[in-house]
Amino acid sequence: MKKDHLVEKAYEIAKERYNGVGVDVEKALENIQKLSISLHCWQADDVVGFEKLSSVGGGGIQATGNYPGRARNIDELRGDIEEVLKYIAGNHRFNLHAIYGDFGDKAVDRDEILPEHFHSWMQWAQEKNLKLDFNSTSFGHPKSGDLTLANPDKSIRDFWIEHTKRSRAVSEAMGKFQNDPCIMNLWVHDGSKDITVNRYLYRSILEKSLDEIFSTEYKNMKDCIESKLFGIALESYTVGSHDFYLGYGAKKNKMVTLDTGHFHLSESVADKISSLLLFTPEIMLHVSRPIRWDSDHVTILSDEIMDLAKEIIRADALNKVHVGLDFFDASINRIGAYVIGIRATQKAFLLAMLEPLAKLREYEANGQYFERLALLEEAKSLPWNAVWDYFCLKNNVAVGEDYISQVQNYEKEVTSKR
Ligand code: RNT
Ligand code: ZN
Repeated sequence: MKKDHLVEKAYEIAKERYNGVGVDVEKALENIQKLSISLHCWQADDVVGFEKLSSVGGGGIQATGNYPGRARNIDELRGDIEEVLKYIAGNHRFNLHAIYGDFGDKAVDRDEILPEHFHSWMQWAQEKNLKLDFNSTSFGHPKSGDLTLANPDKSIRDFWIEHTKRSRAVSEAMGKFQNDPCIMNLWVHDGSKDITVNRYLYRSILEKSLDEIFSTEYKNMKDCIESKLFGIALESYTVGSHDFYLGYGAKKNKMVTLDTGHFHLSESVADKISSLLLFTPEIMLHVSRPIRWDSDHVTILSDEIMDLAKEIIRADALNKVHVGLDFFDASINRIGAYVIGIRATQKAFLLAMLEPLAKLREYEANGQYFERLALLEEAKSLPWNAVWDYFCLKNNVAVGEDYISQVQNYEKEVTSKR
């Protein structure tokens, strides 16, 4: 039997099976089709970017591995993303960092970036039916040091305030161009390697810098602020901790970014969703996979990600949650890394959409806790995979592991020649 036919047959059976527990599979398929994921640009080139500045340096972030084939310029990066999109169903977004501007041969410093440096990205995204998101870039610059927006040195702080303000202006131009709000993420690595006796001071400086940055109101962009547990070489203290941004977001009505790799390994990010929804305007997600440290391993279909997706669907909050990815593993085929991570995220949401929620809630309301737990257990092995395969088939993208050989082929023809 041909594979397509098998997939269709399995889907029909799965549909009936789900029907038996009150799940509308067609509705789930409609919803997963609409889920737009913001693909981060930085997995393709190990977060290097395309600046032509003569002095490079400054830490703040680190990709590990040296697998061949890193995208070295804009054309290669675009080509790689176009390849990735061949394996992914649905319409998605693309998330740029300020260092990925189209600067030509010019040395454009961070406090000089303009919307025009991103025009070619806007054109390209429009052609590819992608909407753009954006990030200011505080790391990898001679002025990055340990402190940027929280730096007591006014000249350094002002440099980064100017950069971040300009990044918001770029985001506004992108949002206007694409007629859809561009979401700008603000993450700074600011922290301290060793014990600091000035925790309060740096946080109060960061608050003031943010106030200044956000004093301009825009219509076509939305801000989000991202915390982190710790950074490499900044292990003892992070200025922008979760408490800091949660407090800031709740007080100043800003969206908080939850990067699933930025918490203690036993901390549930899924559990944060319902609280954030009550006290902050919307939520931005950076779906990632932590291993020991915030290592930015490729997202997989882990319990944590499945729980996260379930919490969003259970709260009926897809319209308030923006799903973005964030990982940068330089030790494996980078195109394959994207495909695995995006498809895993889609699977997690599809699974959540297929949960027999009405029945589960009925049990809960009746105090039938054995029945609730039993159905939760059984739901794990309902034939969701048949629905996933059908979703891929219907969208003309590789079914199951078929993409492995296709990615290998792109490697042979393109990335291995770099
Ligand atoms: C770093 C943050 C941040 C970055 C990107 C490149 O720990 O997760 O989101 O990954 O800005
Ligand atoms: Zn992140």
